[in-house]
Amino acid sequence: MSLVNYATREITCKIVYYGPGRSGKTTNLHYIYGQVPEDRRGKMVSLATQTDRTLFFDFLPLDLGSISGFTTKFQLYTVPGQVYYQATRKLVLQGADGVVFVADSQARQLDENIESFQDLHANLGDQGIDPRAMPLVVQYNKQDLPPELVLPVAELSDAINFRGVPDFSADALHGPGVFETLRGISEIVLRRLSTGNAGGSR
Ligand SMILES: Nc1nc2c(ncn2[C@@H]2O[C@H](COP(=O)(O)OP(=O)(O)O)[C@@H](O)[C@H]2O)c(=O)[nH]1
Ligand SMILES: [Mg+2]
Repeated sequence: MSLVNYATREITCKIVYYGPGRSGKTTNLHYIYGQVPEDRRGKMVSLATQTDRTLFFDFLPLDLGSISGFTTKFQLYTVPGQVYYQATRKLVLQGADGVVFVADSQARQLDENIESFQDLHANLGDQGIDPRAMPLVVQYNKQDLPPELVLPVAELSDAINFRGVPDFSADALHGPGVFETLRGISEIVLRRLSTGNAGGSR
């Protein structure tokens, strides 16, 4: 839920990168972190479990500058995709203003993508949120891998993006598509804010 502070003229929006394990959510945030000037970003925080390299979640604060006279800040989060981290996913999803669904374009990951996309909608529903009202974009990541391994975007779109939301092809490892995706979700979230449909304010 976006926080609008009229006294300090600040808006803070929460964007959650959602998707199956190892689809490239953390890689998106790393790329963004590496490209954004230092004075526009805070520290990237990653919380890792002790036993493996899987991250509980990542957090990256971004300063988008002034929009309509308000200092606009975005907080980017990732969820852990693995099935057993359901509780963490629900927690991170709480209060989201927008979601980027990061799909793994590899053909063998198709079922995991679909399962995670359904998991997202179920978790939003559990939180009393109409999933169709949540700003959402889809990213087909790892499109740099050899064509025999990845599905074409049109096919992925047919299988995953049943809502027909804006979708983007990406290679988060090298950058193409990363900022297009972020811009895509930012536009929807900010448009929603300006039409007064956003969650809460204070
Ligand atoms: N080839 C390729 N590898 C990627 C891409 N994005 C992520 N990866 C790799 O996929 C693995 C999982 O990425 P990570 O960001 O940790 O996934 P997460 O679990 O969704 O956070 C890592 O080895 C990444 O380097 C991509 O666009 N192309
Ligand atoms: Mg991760």
